Amino acid sequence: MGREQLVPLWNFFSEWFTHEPRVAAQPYLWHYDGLRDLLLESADIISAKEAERRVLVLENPGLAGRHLVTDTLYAGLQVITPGEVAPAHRHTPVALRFVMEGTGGYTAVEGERTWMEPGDFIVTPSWAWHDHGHEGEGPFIWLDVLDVPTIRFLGANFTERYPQERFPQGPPVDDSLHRYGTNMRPVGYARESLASPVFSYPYSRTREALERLKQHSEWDPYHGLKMEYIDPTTGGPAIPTISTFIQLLPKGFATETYRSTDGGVFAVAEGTGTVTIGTGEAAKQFRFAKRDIFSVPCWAPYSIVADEESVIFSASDRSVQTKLGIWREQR
Ligand code: 1HN
Repeated sequence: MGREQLVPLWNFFSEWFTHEPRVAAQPYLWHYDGLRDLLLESADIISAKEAERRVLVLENPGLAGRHLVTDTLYAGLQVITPGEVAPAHRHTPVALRFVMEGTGGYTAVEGERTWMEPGDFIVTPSWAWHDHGHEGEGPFIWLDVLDVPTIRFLGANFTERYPQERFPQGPPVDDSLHRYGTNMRPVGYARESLASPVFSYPYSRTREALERLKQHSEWDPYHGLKMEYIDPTTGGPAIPTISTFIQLLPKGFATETYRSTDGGVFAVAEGTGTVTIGTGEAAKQFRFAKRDIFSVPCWAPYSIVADEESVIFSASDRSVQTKLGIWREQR
């Protein structure tokens, strides 16, 4: 059989077809405080230009050497210092940013800038030219999440560098937010790509919505008050391959244990508390504080207790799974 490039299925059938998903990722939490010092140290050692992207990658302990935060997502923390530019390039994987700290940083998508503020959620669509810069003071730091594993798995990973440092200036600052992000769209609007034409979801707006809604919301026992970022022109996910969420848990709220086939990466925008991830002996409990990041493996049960009112961003491959009709949850 070996000489004929054949393998008997019965030797590995039960390994592949398990009762429940077998997942390599492990529950893990990165404390921002420890990580921030290393990020700043990296800024002394290598420039943003030299590095192309100066990122410390969040590598899940169950995925050593694979550079991934969950089985299906890449995540890293990126820092730029005043005056630096992360040069323009484009790639088929989609990137999202969740801003951690700093003022005066911007990202430009096809030459359109948006100034980034802590808590902002920013989308860089597939194959869109993008560069980042920093015209303020102090370090500017954000979380990147990309769908690289999915795109590589599909054999469709392409990257191109722009010949200049910056892509030429495009529409005015936040043009797309005003054009598409206020419950209106241009008359005769025809969709050009699968990505949301809005690429900045400012925290000021998100936070105000949560603040209003918490006054009289029915709390989901598993999620508190959880909202999904959408493409306003379709009502679908803001990114075709990554679902993104923001949730508020009031002080003292303890979620019921929940699991779903998407797992994901979670970033704490505000608050402190405890998250428990996994079952039985493999269960791990982590204290979390503002800006900490944790990884929930697919199908791993988790629950969150908020000691203070907490706001948590999360990203997962749920939108891929729902398109394929395979997404499951267990409440
Ligand atoms: C990328 O383009 C960025 O644009 C960040 O900031 C991280 C990781 C892998 C591939 C491309 C960015 C990335 C990346």
